[in-house]
Amino acid sequence: MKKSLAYKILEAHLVSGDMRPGGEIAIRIDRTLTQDSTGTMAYLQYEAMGVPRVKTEKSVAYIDHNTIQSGFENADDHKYIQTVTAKHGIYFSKPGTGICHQVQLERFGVPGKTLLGSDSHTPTGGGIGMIAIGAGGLDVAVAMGGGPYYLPMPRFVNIELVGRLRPFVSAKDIILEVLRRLTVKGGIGRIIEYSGEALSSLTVPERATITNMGAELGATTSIFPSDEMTRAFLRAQGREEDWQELKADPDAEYDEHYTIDLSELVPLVACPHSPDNVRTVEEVGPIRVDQVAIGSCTNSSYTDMMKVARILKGHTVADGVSLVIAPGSKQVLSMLAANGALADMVNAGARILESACGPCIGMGQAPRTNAVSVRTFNRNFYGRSGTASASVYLASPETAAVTALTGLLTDPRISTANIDVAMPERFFVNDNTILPPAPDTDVEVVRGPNIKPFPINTALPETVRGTVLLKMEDNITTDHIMPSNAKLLPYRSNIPYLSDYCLTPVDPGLPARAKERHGGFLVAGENYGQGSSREHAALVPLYLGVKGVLAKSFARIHMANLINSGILPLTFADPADYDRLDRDDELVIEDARRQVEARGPIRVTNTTKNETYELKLNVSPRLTAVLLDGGLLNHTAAAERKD
Ligand code: MIC
Ligand code: SF4
Repeated sequence: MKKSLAYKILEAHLVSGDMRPGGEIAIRIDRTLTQDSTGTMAYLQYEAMGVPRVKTEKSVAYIDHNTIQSGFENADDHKYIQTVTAKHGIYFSKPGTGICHQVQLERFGVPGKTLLGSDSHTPTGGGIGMIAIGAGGLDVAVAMGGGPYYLPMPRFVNIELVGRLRPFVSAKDIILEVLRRLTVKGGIGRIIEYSGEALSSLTVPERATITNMGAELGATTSIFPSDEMTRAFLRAQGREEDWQELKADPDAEYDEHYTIDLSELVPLVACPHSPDNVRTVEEVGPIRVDQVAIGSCTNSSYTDMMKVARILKGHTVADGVSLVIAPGSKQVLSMLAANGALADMVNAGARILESACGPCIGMGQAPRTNAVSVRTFNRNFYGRSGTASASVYLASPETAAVTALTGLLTDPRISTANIDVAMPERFFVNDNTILPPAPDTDVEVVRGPNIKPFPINTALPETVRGTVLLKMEDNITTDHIMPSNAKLLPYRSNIPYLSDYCLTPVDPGLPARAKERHGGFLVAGENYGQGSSREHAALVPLYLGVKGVLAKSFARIHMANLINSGILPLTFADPADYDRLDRDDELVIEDARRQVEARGPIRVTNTTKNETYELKLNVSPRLTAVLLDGGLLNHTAAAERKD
């Protein structure tokens, strides 16, 4: 068999399982990453496992999401993460070092390695030839403890890139084109592998923009080969010894194949409220823009920032526009400061933010009521900006910068700036804010009052009963299930507090109803739980007593998080049954343990309507056991008792 690159890396890391479609495989994880807003939970779970030092080659904890420190909660979380990581053998990237995916690429990415990260955009690492996968914090904790990562054997999709991008059309436009074609569901259960003659003109940061937004396709991950471009990037980072050539076999077999001619692409935007709602800038037309935000793990590299600076240089941001720019890392920011580009941005009227996620996760810069905001980010889900009535458009740095100057959504090809910026021969390398772990476990872990215990389920009962608490449509995101913004992010270690906000963007009455009824079921359409890897989107429903979610289909990471929490993820065998269900219907699963164990259809009775539906539980025997035990932590404890 002629193998794809992704197949070869998975095979080299295979611990167990059958590498045929439909099977479940377990792979060895070389490296992990966490960020602060999922990290506290991951490290609490790691501590619960009782492994003194991590068993991975290198694990890194980043502080980049919640850096505003509007109260003690946030600083408490940072201190906890700094001390718990020092104790257990994990590197700690201090706030200010940069966005996890950008810094990981610059300082830690190694072709051919596996990376598991508690953030859905971990696949950014595919830009440097890694198999980099996003997962819930508990899965990352298990990997740090030396356990394998289990995943359904993916299908392999090849996207061949030919031709060359025309001026002012960039990597962001490539991935927006992929999203336009494949949609936010098109990557589910798939690894997207890029190839083609155009690769010789795409640098690692450009490739990383593309693999980053593979998360928005729902893909397991995306990957580029490791070639001379990869070598040049690693050399410029002072890490050429980490390079090796990696590529697919000639004529490798793929399940699907697409070709994109880069020379035919034009500037694109994703319109509200979905990253796949893609149109050309020209089609959308010159709509008035209130805010432009440049940065995020998608578009905050040195070359992206330099292009923006060149466009802004000598001009002034339009009167009606607030332009904010967050360079992706300390490395990028210090280089912009040294070569004068930062001054060009500031003089044009840009507001410079620290190197962190910032407005991408609603940490500040919420737009005004009914605003139009153009962002270089990767998600424009409803409400994510912090302003429910805002319309967020996702665009390239070139489109964003030109738009900031005109005040209207503008095709950047009108600009006369010279944006021919080469990747530097040498990046500034200074790892002084990445702290190595302590030599041993003799470290006191500091736990402030914001660190609360996390909920743990109980074993699956014989009868599962409850009402339908809420019926939802397709593509419900984790930003709906567990919103994140400047007010809520400080409480990521405090599930009881967060529970009052669960699903409130869909129905503000849901938390009170769930509490009054001691839980129940949720009903949803396709792709339920797309977006973030946040386990909070499962832990908070668990805290509210949610026993199962009945959906037409699930997003990968969220489904894994539900199972890890012991919540049944059930899919309709007949999607028409979705239409028969209504809010407040009473549902009963009799003989639930036996039904789950048998792994056949699960019969759910609607006692309000006197109907019975068949639902599927598409999980492996291993995950069936996890569900029976009431989640992964209980399951691990039960397995240890048996040993
Ligand atoms: C996001 O982009 O939604 C986040 C915030 O980075 C999340 C992680 C989180 O919710 O903490 C993600 O992508 O996994
Ligand atoms: Fe941070 Fe936004 Fe990237 Fe998530 S998508 S890691 S919030 S920059």
